[in-house]
Amino acid sequence: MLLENYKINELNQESLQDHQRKFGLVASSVKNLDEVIQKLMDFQIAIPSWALGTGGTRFARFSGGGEPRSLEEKIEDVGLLHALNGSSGAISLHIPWDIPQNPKAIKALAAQYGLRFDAMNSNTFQDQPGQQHSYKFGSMQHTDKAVRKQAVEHNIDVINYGIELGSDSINVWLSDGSSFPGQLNFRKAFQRTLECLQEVYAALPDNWKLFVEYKAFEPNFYSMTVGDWGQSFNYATKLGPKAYTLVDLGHHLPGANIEQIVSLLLMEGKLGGFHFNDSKYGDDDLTVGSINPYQLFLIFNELIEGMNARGMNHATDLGWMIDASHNVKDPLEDLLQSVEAIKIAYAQALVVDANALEAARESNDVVQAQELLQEAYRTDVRPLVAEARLRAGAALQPFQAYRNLKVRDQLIKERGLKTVATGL
Ligand SMILES: [Mn+2]
Repeated sequence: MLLENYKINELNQESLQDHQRKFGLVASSVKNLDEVIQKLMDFQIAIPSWALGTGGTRFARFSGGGEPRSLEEKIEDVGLLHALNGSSGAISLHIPWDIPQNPKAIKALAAQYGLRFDAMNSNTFQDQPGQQHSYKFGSMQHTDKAVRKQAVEHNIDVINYGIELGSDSINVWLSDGSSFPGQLNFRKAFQRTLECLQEVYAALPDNWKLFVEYKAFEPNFYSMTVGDWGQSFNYATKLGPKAYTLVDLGHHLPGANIEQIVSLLLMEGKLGGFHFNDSKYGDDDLTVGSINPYQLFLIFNELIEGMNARGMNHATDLGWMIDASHNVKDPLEDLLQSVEAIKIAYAQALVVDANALEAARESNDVVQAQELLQEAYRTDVRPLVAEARLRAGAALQPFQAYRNLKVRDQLIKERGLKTVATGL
């Protein structure tokens, strides 16, 4: 699939005029308009390689066809998304699913699409063909030192692949834990895991970060050895300054106050990155903003407050990634929706009157504080996001452009209906 075949930013005069009218309406109410648009243009969200194919549930997988068959085709797909929305300028790879046979060529291909390599992801949650030891009872927590050694070596391999591609971070998500009371000595599991992470940490280049991702449950249903932000924070603190907590929105118990977690991690300088998705019950794969967009806005409000307090660059100082799986939607359409939802929440948080909010808080004016937040949330910021896209040379309406161009039909023609299991 060649991007040149698509006239992505071809503008329909009527849509453009409609956009200009709507943009004019919201623009007059936004302070520092150009700064807000620039921030929106700079904000890039990494697409995970495993979200480009059709995912499945525990019960079945229904392929939509045209899925990427190789790392090269995954990069092409992200390149197309980035051309459409101007905000998907990075890809997050997973080893061993995305082992680059020729890293130089892969790096060059990504650069051609304006993409960089975000965090590398290791995998010790499943056994690979030819692997010597099984992860059935965990990896870094395992009672057998040989299993733990294998897990450490795999993570170091992942770092080495990342170095070749120009990545600068590794995300470690462990499925380790226990499914039944009595199965595991929690203290030993923690200590073994920490020792393994210390070995991985020691292999990090100076400019690299290590993210410790937590998850409340699944695949283990009694305990997870990195089960919540407190445990992740504990590992990250003991590891050292290059280790951070990664927050995956779907990895909390229902009702968790994620925005408060984000605020405290930022305060401690230990928030490293994000996996965006949405969740209603216990899932972690739904389209960003599809269930609870207000929560997403509140999270961004804390992110901006905390990052500004620490003088951080919104676009570059944290890792922004999507982590989702699509079993009934076209993955590329879903990813366009997810990136749009993230940009909208970010834009809403950028238009919060932060000084007035802080004044309301300091004077305990609860009603005014809530009004200020909801005023921003209820502002239709979509024209601001669209304007940022236009200025970046991307499509005014990415989703409509994707459908008008009949991209999926084209991909099916090129790649066939063959199903490719690329991830979770
Ligand atoms: Mn995740």
